[in-house]
Amino acid sequence: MKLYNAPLSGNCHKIRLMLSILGVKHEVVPINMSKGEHKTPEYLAINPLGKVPAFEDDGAVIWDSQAILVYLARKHDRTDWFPEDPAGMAEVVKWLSFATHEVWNGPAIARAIIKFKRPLDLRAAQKLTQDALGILDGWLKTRAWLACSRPTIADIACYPYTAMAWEGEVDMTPYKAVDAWIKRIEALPGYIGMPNMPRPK
Ligand SMILES: N[C@@H](CCC(=O)N[C@@H](CS)C(=O)NCC(=O)O)C(=O)O
Repeated sequence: MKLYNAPLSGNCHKIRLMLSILGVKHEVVPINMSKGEHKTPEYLAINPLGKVPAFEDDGAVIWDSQAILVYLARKHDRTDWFPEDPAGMAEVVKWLSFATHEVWNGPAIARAIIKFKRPLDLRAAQKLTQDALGILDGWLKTRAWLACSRPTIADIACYPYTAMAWEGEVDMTPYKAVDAWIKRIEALPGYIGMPNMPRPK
């Protein structure tokens, strides 16, 4: 198993975290994005989007962090992390979709603007961050986990950019249920962080 990885990418962190929780041995291939290594012809042959993460295993090439999470759970027969029953599966996929739209366009983009100087609209991304945090907070007020009353790949997919929303200069103090959920994820056996995650005290 090979993970094409950039250390400050929250999308890559989802995969590093899942691999660590599952205790799966793998090789990490570093992709230096500041040197444009994600746009070389060799890398584009692996992921035509020119983005990280990408993943290779047994001849399968998978890109998109959500797709890789699904693959890892299935490959290791972890129906606890990605259920097989239609209702449970749909509940998880709903949050995978939320991760790629609401969480990406809000906290991930706001962070990228501040941290990596992306020339995008900070105010708009911060508003979308507040919207996403508000939705998560409302949902998590009466639930410990996003789906199926247990930790699943839905939580892993939504966690990194939600936990780092403050890096996009959004005040996270109103979102108490989100904060409690972040702490539950950070207490999972096998949890690993990355720079600024967990949030320094
Ligand atoms: N939906 C993809 C998004 C991947 C993505 O946008 N990765 C960023 C780093 S976090 C990237 O490689 N950006 C480079 C670019 O857009 O050129 C996933 O979840 O893996």
